[in-house]
Amino acid sequence: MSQPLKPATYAIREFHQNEDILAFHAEEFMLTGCTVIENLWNEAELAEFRTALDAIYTQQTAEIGGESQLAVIKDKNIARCLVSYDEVFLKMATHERILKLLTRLLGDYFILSLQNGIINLPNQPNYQTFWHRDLQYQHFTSSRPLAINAMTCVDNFNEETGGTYILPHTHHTEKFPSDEFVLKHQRVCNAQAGSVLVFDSMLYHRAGYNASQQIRRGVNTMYSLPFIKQQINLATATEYKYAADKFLSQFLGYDSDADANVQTWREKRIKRNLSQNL
Ligand SMILES: O=C(O)CCC(=O)C(=O)O
Repeated sequence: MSQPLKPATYAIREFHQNEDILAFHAEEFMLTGCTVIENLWNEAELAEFRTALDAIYTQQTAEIGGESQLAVIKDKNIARCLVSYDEVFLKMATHERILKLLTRLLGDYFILSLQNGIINLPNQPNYQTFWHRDLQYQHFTSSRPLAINAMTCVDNFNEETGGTYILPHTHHTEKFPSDEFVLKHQRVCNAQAGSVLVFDSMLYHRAGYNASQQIRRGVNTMYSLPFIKQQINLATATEYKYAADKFLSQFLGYDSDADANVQTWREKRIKRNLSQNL
């Protein structure tokens, strides 16, 4: 990795050094709660994401009986569980660089927790523009991340279209900070389409207000340690179609769902033990 200008220091003996750019992203994530990976997707791939996302939203709106139904639960302009509708979103969720960073931060057993498409329409705030954590209603802190979000900027996130706002370090605080702190320390993450904002799911964040004339789409993919329940059961949503693939079946949570009864629990472990001892 090319060395940045060395900051002048005084009376310091120990320095953290990164062996590569991925290590820098991991360092930045651990210290602030957020890091941005730029240019992960090209224009052709982004065009594919846009078309697929819009089609899924149209399909899901029809499935539930129209937008008025979505309005009842304040779920307008959000498309859910994208991986089970179109494989381009599985490709998005399993980008090699993202998985490598997640392995550094979460270890080698994590699952896909949710994947939502956020369709941020011009001049129409929704509940995503309110501060929240993605592990909702939780007020404890953890020394290591429990879950991580990768927000793919499908369109440009900028001052006009509304970047994602974060409150740095707040994954390490229990309560939502004071109004004064929020106003002073909120930071907007603007990024070009194709970039990915990676942040701790406990970090307070919100969508920016879209004051432009264009739709601003993002896909929020959340990964978690396997003991955290998925928003939608991805084993049943994908009808176990990836069961033969060792990585995908673990990644989609086929192996981490609660077992139906004692016998199934034991049989699964016996089978696993026998295959490991072969
Ligand atoms: O669209 C954004 O910038 C943020 C979306 C968000 O807060 C979420 O999906 O949880």
